[in-house]
Amino acid sequence: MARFTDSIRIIVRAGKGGAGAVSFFREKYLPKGGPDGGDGGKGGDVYIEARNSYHNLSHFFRDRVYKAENGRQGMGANRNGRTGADLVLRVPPGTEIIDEETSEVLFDLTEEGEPVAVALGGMGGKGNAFFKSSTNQTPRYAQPGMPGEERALCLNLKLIADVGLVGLPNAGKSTLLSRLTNAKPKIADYPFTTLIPNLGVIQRADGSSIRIADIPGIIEGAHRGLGLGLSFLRHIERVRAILFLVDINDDDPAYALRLLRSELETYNPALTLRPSAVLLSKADLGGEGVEVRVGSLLPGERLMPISSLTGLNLDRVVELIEELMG
Ligand SMILES: Nc1nc2c(ncn2[C@@H]2O[C@H](COP(=O)(O)OP(=O)(O)OP(=O)(O)O)[C@@H](O)[C@H]2O)c(=O)[nH]1
Ligand SMILES: [Mg+2]
Repeated sequence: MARFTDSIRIIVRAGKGGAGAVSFFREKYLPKGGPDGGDGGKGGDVYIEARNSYHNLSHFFRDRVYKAENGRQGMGANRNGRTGADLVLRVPPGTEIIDEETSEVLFDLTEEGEPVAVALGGMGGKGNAFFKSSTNQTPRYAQPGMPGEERALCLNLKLIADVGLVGLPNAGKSTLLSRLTNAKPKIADYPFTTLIPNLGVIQRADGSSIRIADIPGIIEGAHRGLGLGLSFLRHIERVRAILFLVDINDDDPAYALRLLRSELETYNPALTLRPSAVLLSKADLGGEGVEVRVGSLLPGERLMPISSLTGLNLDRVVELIEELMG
């Protein structure tokens, strides 16, 4: 299985400033050369930038220190040390950068854009030439460079999707995603096929697109860590609409729906306020009168029977999504 990391701790360390130089100008016929020690270079900064070509955080190593280059030392003949090179780390859009010490969200990089600075390089030290004055013509000291900033960061990816598919294991979420979008998620006739979130995109005629997130199945007690837990729900935290998938042949669809909603609520109550509808999946397997039966069991719900096998109502699902997104 492809590695998919959506949360990781790293350390970023900016470069140390280079030391200033202590040096004196010397030439054969000039007995008294003046101080000519140059300044040290500034240490490099560490930046983070969101790039659409990245889809997860698997390219980072847990707890690794990511360092920008140190500034170089100053030299004689008033030559300043070179500035240390910056380090630019890349993350997918949707990555939150959290300062581990304060738990503060430093940045929320929701879209591709300018790099943000997460650790600033130390200033270079002044060389002894800088300290020359009328009272001290031959300063024999220079400043050391300043240390670069260092901090521990938690990178937290929350996929950017417009719609989230939520259902019990085996409800047919991934199959639906594969029918509606370009995504090719793993599909199988057993629960917990989906272990990592999948993102699919519907391209619309007007050039815009709808991003759909398919997440692992939720079971009762997921909030207590049962099944695959609920931490993957962060990937639908930002969706504008939710489609619940309930197997049309489920013995107790009302219970299934209540369970899904209550697990969402436990994770983040705001999720229950998002516009939503219920897709009754696998309608091709439903026997005579199944729609009427389910309809009576789920009064007041917005229901749509679908089949990813026969294609029943799949075009209407897209219309429904557009309507829910408003
Ligand atoms: N007959 C029929 N079978 C379906 C339909 N949709 C999905 N299935 C089957 O149901 C099984 C589960 O489908 P998945 O798409 O993997 O279900 P899921 O909800 O993503 O499951 P998890 O990832 O485990 O939560 C597979 O064997 C699918 O082929 C449908 O519309 N009709
Ligand atoms: Mg799945």
